[in-house]
Amino acid sequence: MRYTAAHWGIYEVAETPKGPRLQPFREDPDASPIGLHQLAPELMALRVKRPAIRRSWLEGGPGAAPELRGREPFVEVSWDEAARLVATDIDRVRKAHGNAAIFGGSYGWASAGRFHHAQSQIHRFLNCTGGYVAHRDSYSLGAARVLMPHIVAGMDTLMKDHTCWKVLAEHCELFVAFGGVPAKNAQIASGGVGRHQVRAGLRAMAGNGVEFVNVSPVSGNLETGGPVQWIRIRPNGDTAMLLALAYEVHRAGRHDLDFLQRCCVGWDKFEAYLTGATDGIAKTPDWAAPLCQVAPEVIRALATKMMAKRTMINIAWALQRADHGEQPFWMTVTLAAMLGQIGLPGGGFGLGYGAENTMGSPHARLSGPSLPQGRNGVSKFIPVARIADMLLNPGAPFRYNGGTYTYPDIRLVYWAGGNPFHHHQDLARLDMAWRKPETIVVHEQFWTPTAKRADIVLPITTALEREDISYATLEGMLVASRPVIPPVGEALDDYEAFRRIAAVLGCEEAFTEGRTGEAWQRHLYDVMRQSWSAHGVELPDFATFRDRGKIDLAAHDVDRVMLAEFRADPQAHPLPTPSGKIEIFSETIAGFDIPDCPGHAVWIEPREWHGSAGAARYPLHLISDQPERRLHSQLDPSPHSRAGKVDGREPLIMHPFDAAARGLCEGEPVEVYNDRGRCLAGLKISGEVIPGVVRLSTGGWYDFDHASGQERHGNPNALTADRPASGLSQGCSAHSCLVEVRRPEGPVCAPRAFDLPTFAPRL
Ligand SMILES: Nc1nc2c(c(=O)[nH]1)N[C@H]1C(S)=C(S)[C@@H](COP(=O)(O)OP(=O)(O)OC[C@H]3O[C@@H](n4cnc5c(=O)[nH]c(N)nc54)[C@H](O)[C@@H]3O)O[C@H]1N2
Ligand SMILES: Nc1nc2c(c(=O)[nH]1)N[C@H]1C(S)=C(S)[C@@H](COP(=O)(O)OP(=O)(O)OC[C@H]3O[C@@H](n4cnc5c(=O)[nH]c(N)nc54)[C@H](O)[C@@H]3O)O[C@H]1N2
Ligand SMILES: [Mo]
Repeated sequence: MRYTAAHWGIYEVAETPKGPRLQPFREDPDASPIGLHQLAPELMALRVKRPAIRRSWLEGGPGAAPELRGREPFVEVSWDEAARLVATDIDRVRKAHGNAAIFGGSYGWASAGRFHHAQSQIHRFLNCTGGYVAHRDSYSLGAARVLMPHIVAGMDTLMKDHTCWKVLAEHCELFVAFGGVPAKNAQIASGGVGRHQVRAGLRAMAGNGVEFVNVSPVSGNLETGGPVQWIRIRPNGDTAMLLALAYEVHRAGRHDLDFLQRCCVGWDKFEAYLTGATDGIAKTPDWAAPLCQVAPEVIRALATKMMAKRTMINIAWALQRADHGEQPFWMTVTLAAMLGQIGLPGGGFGLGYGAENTMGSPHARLSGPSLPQGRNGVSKFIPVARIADMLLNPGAPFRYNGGTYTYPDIRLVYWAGGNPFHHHQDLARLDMAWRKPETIVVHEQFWTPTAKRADIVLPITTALEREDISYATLEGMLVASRPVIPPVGEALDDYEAFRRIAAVLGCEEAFTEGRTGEAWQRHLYDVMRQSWSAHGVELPDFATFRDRGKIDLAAHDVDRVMLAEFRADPQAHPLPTPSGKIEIFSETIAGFDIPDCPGHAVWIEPREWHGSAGAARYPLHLISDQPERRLHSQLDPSPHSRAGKVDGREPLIMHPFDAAARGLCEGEPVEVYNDRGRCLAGLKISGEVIPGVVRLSTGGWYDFDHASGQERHGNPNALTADRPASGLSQGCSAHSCLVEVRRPEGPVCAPRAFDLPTFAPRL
């Protein structure tokens, strides 16, 4: 059997008289439909087929007419010429300004597959040229990645330690989910899903009588096949509710002092805050109710249940992608510590069950192969979501994780494997910042909004055109991903593109170490084979692996319980925190003296939410969650993604009360707006969101119309704020955003997101 693997799963390749066809992987009980359409003509039509240079850049050189990025024709050139232009410009910039003038942070998910991992490729390449400005952390977990190592352990460690579904089904009695456990999100896993397990995991729990509570402004994100209590919470109010639950546990004297003393530090300082001894405000349910809009008696009843049952508290990643996003995560850990069930089967906390397929997996923690990236000669970096700040404010200081740093002065931006004009907030601001660099190089498969805004676009193959080793830790399946179709147009893989540019720069040998792509895969496989053997997992040789197509690691599954060893003996198994224990109060963070992130979990009002002054003009809280029908912006032009649109625009979900108050009807085009931007969407009216909340998922290709100043396709990042979650993390805070919705005035423009750019002949 031949397979091709993607973040959304494994697909079988069937040969038909009409050519190859993708089918669901038959061993996957819940295969995702997202990937079935990867060969669709609608996608092929949008491929970048030849190297292309923006006309002014080609004619006027680096820095020519940057305001025309995204608005003028491209000129197609040969690969030789394109490689020479890229190499010459890297050389110009590094000689004139140093390598710290090159931004290679290049965030993004690119394709699954370990060798053709675009981030590893670009970082290895740029390191061979002398280095680049890198990024830290992710959009996914900006606040949590910085916070968690101070208080429990790094996110990568914790994600791999989640209690598995089987143990939850056997031991958990009450599962309280802040932000649900969205099965739509569990369609994917970074690196590639083996078998989808979240829906079955939840069903097995429900079958065993586990009680579910979903604390969320939306209802559709926790499907168990059984009853779910839905507690309608005001977005961004979760920390207040968590504090009130903690208050009730404390008031009842049911906080586990033995656990708090044996396994945690700083309980007394937090206790003084909880009771109001430090600030005069007791964090009672009556205090919390106006903030989170959950009735005091509902909070009290939930607290009573939590004290009586084996309770798992789960928090969705979205909650930390918000203003002061550290706080709900810290408070979840604090409340779970008070209940004293951390490290017991079925109890404690979960950080994002459902955010990806991975959490709750029983599979082995073995790491997969990875391309060595070499040494970066540049030490400057940015927290990933500060890209527009960096471009707009060279030399300005910023704070991050207790340190103070300065933004570099970027002349060249090099992107491979990401779509900043999908992922960043306040895209109009990014568009302004995007004028600053003299040169922008993008490796892309498709004419995405970012590719359209580049100076040099190099055409890259998709996973369907490549051989690769596919594997994600905890997914339990090692896959030989095989080519399904020949390369489209003149597309090359990132490795070959970088090799050609390295050859012009005189660093080809350093980049390739004399290996072809295939030789690298063989080499990486052999290194992995040796390392797994040391862990008792024997792999066949590379040729046999490729022949078999996949290797199932299910025989190495374990019944994992998060932090069980630590709980049993915190001295013998200390955490990697300064105290070796869970830090309910962190001396380190307190010592940073950051006003918006003190030494323990606190309630700090978000700058933009229902409770703020801006709500008078913009009364609707916008939730820009992850899209059900694609991975971010990937495959948005596919028939599966298009089928979810309303007249070619992204659906905006609104409560019937809010629609009636505005006289809006199902299916009509609406304008969503605030002071940052305006975008069109197609209205869907549904009680699945609470009044005062609208939901517009991410990933509709950004389609800004310069003539009307309007985004035409429904991309929520036309509206979100580019504001750091806190001075600790500088994380993305997309989920703190207010908008208003109205019927557009005058004729509405048709979306043009899927138009190709224009091309001009060479003069
Ligand atoms: N408002 C709002 N914004 C958000 C979020 C939110 O919740 N709300 N979520 C954020 C989160 S969590 C994330 S992770 C980001 C995601 O942001 P991104 O990861 O940037 O989004 P993708 O659409 O996955 O972009 C990947 C790009 O890589 C290209 N690509 C795929 N394979 C290859 C390859 O092999 N080589 C090359 N050169 N290119 C390739 C694809 O065509 C695609 O354009 O978005 C963030 N943005
Ligand atoms: N199909 C699909 N799956 C994906 C992705 C994708 O693009 N498509 N992206 C993947 C990536 S990169 C990531 S990082 C993860 C992200 O995983 P998450 O961050 O968990 O995903 P979201 O869908 O943004 O939000 C999860 C839920 O939180 C709710 N929520 C939002 N704000 C609040 C709030 O203030 N309070 C409460 N209580 N709930 C709130 C939302 O309504 C939503 O149902 O998803 C991954 N899975
Ligand atoms: Mo993410």
